[in-house]
Amino acid sequence: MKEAIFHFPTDGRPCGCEQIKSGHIHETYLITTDTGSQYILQWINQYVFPNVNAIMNNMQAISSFLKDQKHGKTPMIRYLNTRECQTYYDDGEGGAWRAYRYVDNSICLQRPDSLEDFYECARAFGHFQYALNDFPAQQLEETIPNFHNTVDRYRQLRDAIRRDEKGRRAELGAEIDFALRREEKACRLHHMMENGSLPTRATHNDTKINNVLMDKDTRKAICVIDLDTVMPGLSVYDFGDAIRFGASTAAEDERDLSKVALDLDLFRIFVRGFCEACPSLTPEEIRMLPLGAYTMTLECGIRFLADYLNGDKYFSIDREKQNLDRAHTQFKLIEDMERKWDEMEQIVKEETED
Ligand code: GN1
Ligand code: MG
Repeated sequence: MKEAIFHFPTDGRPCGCEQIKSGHIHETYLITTDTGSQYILQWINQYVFPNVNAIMNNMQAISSFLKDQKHGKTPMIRYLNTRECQTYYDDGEGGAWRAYRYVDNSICLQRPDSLEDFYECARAFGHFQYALNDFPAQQLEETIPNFHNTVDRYRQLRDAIRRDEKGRRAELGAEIDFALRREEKACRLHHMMENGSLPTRATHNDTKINNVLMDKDTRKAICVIDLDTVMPGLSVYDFGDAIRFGASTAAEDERDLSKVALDLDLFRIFVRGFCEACPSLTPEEIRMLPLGAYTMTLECGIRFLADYLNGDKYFSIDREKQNLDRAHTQFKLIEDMERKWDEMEQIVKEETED
């Protein structure tokens, strides 16, 4: 049992504790009590999120904004206050914990089992974006500064290459070259954000399908979770990160690269769901959707590569070279997107023309 759960007001006495291994950052546990109630308990990774108050405050601001606004209901999970009336529990040993009631009958998928699953995911993230349309993005604290600043991600990669802390650089010539040759294209959206040709919005920034809770039976989306990275950003990044993860034909850490490709049917259904649910996208945002997918995939690839060079400090791993394997799948996807570029653009046109 994780002792931290006793600091939250649960229905019944906690008696079961099972770790859920799905995110790469926090540690997550499913707690069951002797009355059969269930809770999610999370240890917050403060190496990644040093300011726990900032993430909890952002969450609070978004929840109260979404509670009563015009775009229809946007269900959200609600974190419990501790018995000491705090938004999280500080265990005195540097650990911060938070908890919420497990949503009955909910699951989160590691990949879509069908086009319908991915359509649901697209609608959930599209709706989330739309619902936050009038939210003053500048009110949000930047929980991770420069999170999707691709220019800065390249700077971090160069730092990691120069420091070469683990002596891994020598084996990575091809990967480094692959990333650096694509820098200009990868940074284009960031420049468009800076010069105002794409609007800065309040965005989710971590739109993997496993960040949507789905109903186990109906397979309908219940709500979007993991709001730690909700910050000012680009809608096309939310679109793109979801494609990177969910429209790939293989797992993010697949070692057999022949299995990794972009599934254009999944791409199409996601464009449809996202644009239907978010009618406030501008024509320029819509035109940039393929570049959003490209940018998020390449950026994630260089983040995995930089972390591998740094000795796997950021993304948790459960086997050696897992971060390198993750970088490889992202780069393989990039190659496939380059091959399928015209089709991606064509699909966006077909799905968004009236
Ligand atoms: C991390 O925690 P998780 O698995 O939802 C990361 C995302 C990456 C993702 C790659 C705060 O998300 O940015 O895209 O791994 N989150 C953070 O799978 O860095
Ligand atoms: Mg997550």
